[in-house]
Amino acid sequence: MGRRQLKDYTQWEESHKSLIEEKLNQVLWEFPNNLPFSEALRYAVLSGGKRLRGLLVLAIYCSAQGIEAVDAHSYALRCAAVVELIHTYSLVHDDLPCMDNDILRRGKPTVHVQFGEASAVLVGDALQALAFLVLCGDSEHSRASPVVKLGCLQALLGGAVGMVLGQYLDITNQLYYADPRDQGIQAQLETINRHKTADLFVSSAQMGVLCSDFSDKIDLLQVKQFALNLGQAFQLVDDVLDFTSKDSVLGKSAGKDKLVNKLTLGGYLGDQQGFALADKLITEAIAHLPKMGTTHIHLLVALAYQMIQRQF
Ligand code: GRG
Repeated sequence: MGRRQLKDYTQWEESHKSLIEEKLNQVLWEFPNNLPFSEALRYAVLSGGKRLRGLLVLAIYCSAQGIEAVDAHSYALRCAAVVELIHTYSLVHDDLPCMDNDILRRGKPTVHVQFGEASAVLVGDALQALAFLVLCGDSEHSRASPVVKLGCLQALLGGAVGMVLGQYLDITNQLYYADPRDQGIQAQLETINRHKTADLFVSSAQMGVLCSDFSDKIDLLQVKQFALNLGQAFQLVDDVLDFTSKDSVLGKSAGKDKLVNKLTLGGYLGDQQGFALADKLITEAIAHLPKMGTTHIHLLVALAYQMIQRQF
């Protein structure tokens, strides 16, 4: 390669690497940046890296498009950020003690050294979901295709503002709920259950709607509320069964929450109040059904009762 070509490439690389950095910064600062693990997400992604995979996206794009440079609004730039998010997630997980057990990455302590092992696992999980959200989370594109909407929903509710957030709150709950006299404790435990369990019930129900030929006739908000109640009731019953049932029925270790001194909503309320609240949630869920705009409601009623009648 001639010196001229190398100089041209070096300049191209520099300017396009900056574009990738800007895009990643934009994603990491615009995405809800007040999550309890936002700092860890930014630490993982915005700590250097050669951005080779992102540059490959852009170089091939330029070559295919017959252009010298990518502009800041190009969809290819979004894709460059996506691949860097996935790549970073793989590095964060690969560095974990259960894998390569590395303590240094990009000249800094690895994410698990800096923020703890559980946070590093969840940072990786969150980055993977975020990558898919960035890939399909453009409102213009969401309008274009229901399939893109489905991808978006799943990436959102399964990721850093949904299930991953719930798990983060759940595993750090000793810190958050140290004082049992805390008046807000029930609401906080409900928030955990909502994110760690009910958010996936919401994405499931909304995906069911979007797959239907009659989705435009259905009230998504009512569906969301129905599914949220189901998810909350399901988790509450799960919490209660943990201390009222046994291994052979549950198919998993009973009494685990107490053993690890973990406060759950079911444990906080006790079995009677816990089952009563679960009943109430299901009654409320069923009240949403006639407003949803669907038919064959009996299926949904039966499914709803299953949440509270289950033995395992
Ligand atoms: C945990 C799902 C999962 C996958 C792990 C990434 C990975 C797979 C393992 C890391 C170790 C390794 C040898 C990966 C091969 C690719 C590689 C050399 C990654 C490092 O890529 P660079 O040098 O990293 O481009 P920067 O920091 O510059 O982005």
